[in-house]
Amino acid sequence: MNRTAAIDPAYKPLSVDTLAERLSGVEAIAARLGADRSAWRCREVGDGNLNLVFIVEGRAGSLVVKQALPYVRLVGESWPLPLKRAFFEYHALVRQADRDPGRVPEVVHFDEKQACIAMEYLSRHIILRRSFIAGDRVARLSEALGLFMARTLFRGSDLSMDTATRKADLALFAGNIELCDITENLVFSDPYFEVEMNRHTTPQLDGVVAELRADHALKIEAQHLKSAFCSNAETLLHGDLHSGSVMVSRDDVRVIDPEFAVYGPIGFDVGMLIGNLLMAYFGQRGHEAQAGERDTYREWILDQACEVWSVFESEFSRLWRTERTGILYQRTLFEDQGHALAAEAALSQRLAAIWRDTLGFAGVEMHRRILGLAHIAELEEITDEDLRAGCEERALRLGRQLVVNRGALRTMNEICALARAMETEAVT
Ligand code: SR1
Ligand code: MG
Repeated sequence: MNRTAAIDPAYKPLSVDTLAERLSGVEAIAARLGADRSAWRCREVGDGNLNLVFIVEGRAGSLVVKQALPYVRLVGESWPLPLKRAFFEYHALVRQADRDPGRVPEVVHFDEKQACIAMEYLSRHIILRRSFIAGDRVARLSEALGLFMARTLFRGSDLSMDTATRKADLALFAGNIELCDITENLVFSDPYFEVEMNRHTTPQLDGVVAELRADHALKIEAQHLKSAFCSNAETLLHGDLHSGSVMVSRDDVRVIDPEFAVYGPIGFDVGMLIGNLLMAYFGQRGHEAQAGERDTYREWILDQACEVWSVFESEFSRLWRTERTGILYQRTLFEDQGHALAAEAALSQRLAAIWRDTLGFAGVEMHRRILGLAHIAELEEITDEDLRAGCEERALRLGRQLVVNRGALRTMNEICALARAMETEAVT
């Protein structure tokens, strides 16, 4: 579905030549960069699918300026996309900063008409995907991401928020229709039948793609997951938490780009992230200069996937025990009645449901990044097509197991064992 939203006549895309002149009147920006605008240096660095992104450096400091375009940058003007996504991104950033302080870039200025957010420039950081391709370890990656997810997803839910605030928020983010629509189609439906914008490594993957598209159980489960995404408004999601939405330095991890923010199931963010870690694992063989060179690095990525879940689970449990102030499972109904053990049982049941969702969402994410429109650099940049197809096929097959068998898989260790078994089969 492509909607054409009315564009404010005052809206104008920024360019490296006009940015300084157009933003120099904004006090917060001038304060950050330095008042002498002639010294501002600006470059466009956007390589994502949707927006313009500029880095601006002045005498006093630097900023990133991100501006929405009225169309999907990856595809072009034939696919219009509302500018309002910048509004949702801004509101999501504000909430995430409050719920997990220090984990998202600081917002310096937001201009709704220009669909533009000026924020902290993370000059030492690179996109996590690049770090996976380079084979670099990131200190405390899983800890930072597990905590971020537990805190933002718990604190954005009816487990924590007061009901009036949450209902107003749910209504606000319900307006993010077109970005939701992208996820609904690109993640849950398009990979499973022939759609014009789909692509895959061909002819190497043609057989497995046909197999997956003829797999009734898989298609049904993907639609069950889509139904959960559309109707289970459990919490405010980041909505696009893949390794391109994480920036890392030697000692810091930040989460960026929540323009797909919407209320949805807790397992969606967790699953998307774990699916991306598993794809980074399978992609390693394609980045080895010598066979086996990345064996220990590959294991490190699997460790991250295990730890991200265990940090998420333990922080979510801590918040359940200490911050359950919303309308669900009230302390007045449990602990205050002497039923603390029942509250623990309810927690285990909720975590088990999130776990099942997580595996399913991880699986469909792995499929869409290999079969759909938006691919990932860890696989895409493997130039030897046979090698790439091998990595992709293993990811596709594990993705299928996660979606279809999610009720039977109990631990991250089981998932890691499956991933390892696929890697071992490939070399023997
Ligand atoms: C048309 S946008 C394609 C993808 O890029 C974004 O990062 C989201 O992941 C979206 O699904
Ligand atoms: Mg993005």
